Amino acid sequence: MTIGNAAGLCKESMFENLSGRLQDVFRRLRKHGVLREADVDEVLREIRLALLEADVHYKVVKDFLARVRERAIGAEVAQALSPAQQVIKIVYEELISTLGEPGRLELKGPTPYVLMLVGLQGTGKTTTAAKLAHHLKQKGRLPLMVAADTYRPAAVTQLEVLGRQLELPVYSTATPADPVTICVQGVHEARRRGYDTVVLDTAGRLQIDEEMMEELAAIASQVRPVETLLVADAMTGQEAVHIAGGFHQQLRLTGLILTKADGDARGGAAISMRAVTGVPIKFLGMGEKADALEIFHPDRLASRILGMGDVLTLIERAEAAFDHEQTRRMEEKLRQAEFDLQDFLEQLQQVRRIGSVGQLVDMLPGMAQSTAALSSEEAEGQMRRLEAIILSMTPQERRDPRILNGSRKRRVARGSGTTVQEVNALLNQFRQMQRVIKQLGRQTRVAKGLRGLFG
Ligand SMILES: Nc1nc2c(ncn2[C@@H]2O[C@H](COP(=O)(O)OP(=O)(O)OP(=O)(O)O)[C@@H](O)[C@H]2O)c(=O)[nH]1
Ligand SMILES: [Mg+2]
Repeated sequence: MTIGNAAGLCKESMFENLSGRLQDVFRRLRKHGVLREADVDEVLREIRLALLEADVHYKVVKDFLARVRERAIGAEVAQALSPAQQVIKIVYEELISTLGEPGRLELKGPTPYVLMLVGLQGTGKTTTAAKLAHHLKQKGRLPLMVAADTYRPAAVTQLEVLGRQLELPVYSTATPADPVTICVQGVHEARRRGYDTVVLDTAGRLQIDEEMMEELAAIASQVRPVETLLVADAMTGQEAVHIAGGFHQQLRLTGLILTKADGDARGGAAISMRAVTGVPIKFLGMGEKADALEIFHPDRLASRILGMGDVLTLIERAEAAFDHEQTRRMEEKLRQAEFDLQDFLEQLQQVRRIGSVGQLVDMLPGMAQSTAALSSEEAEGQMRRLEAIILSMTPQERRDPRILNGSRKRRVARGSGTTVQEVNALLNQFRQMQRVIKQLGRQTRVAKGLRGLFG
């Protein structure tokens, strides 16, 4: 779920360069009809460079490429995809698995749920506390923010100002108290006044130090947070990954919030963090405003990084439509030349489900040439008419089109809003297709069979 319209920003900033590089690689890849091992290796070399330049941790790059290579060379052959698309798909899937799971807060057990934000100085804890509380409120929760930074003079005021702007309650103490006490009292207050979620804004330090860690650990042991979230600055790149490791060791983090993802960081931190620390990224901070918090979606981020959202959706849809079992059954029928108009109709509908014919042309090996002459609207219009004609036939007519005499054809034409000539043309095409299928014999593939459609 995207909050506000922050989503679009990411592409223009954090992953811009990486995205551009990868798209170049894939563009060149598309020219290959067949992929040999050497081609794959060349592609992987370029992806490696692009990732390292984006400041992705070298070990993450290494593991990532090893997984991609193994799958690409092992070539799980997906019928609906071209070789280039197969590589893109593998890279996409492995990128998702590197990025981890979708960000989700674990809110379970007795209320109030305590969310503790920790992190170094200036990473965005206070801002994020407000964003998070705002997010929770939009989700119908009753959040209470607790100002537990007693070190920086203006820290409490900063949170209070944010609270007023967003109409969110803030708990703070009038008399000076230590952070542990403030947090304990804050949670107590929440329980008393019926707030179901508490967001703790803690103090930051310049670096990880013993004292800070002990204090945070003491807070955690008293208030038992359901989430201990590290707020890390994406702009600090590898350093953020390193810091996350340090915090995790001491506090057992449950999640990461990567802020300033709208800045010109190179994206390496976002890609490496989960893999290096094992801690999932839960949110991305995409700006200074209260609504600039985005729930982390590895799949969306991966497609943004690859800069090819459309291609990827298409790949998914093609695969879903070309259900393996169905394809196998259809192949069997084709081989035995039992392919009737009902099967023909199902094929048409499968094709329609994938999307426009224009897009489909790229997807099915062999179909590109035959439809090149048709614009995608023309091709789609033609498909729709063919479908309407078959839908106007009785099941018996679909099984055995030879029974279609003059009056039946007139009825079908009327029913489908076409003409008898068009019905005849379809029947001719279908007969040709059956002949082709017989000739193709054992090697017949559904995709080839479909080619007859446009022949
Ligand atoms: N562009 C951008 N700026 C952010 C983001 N998150 C926080 N900031 C800015 O970063 C600066 C520091 O934010 P704070 O929330 O005060 O950071 P903090 O971690 O609470 O700082 P200390 O309490 O001093 O440790 C502020 O100017 C914020 O507006 C973000 O996602 N994007
Ligand atoms: Mg702060």
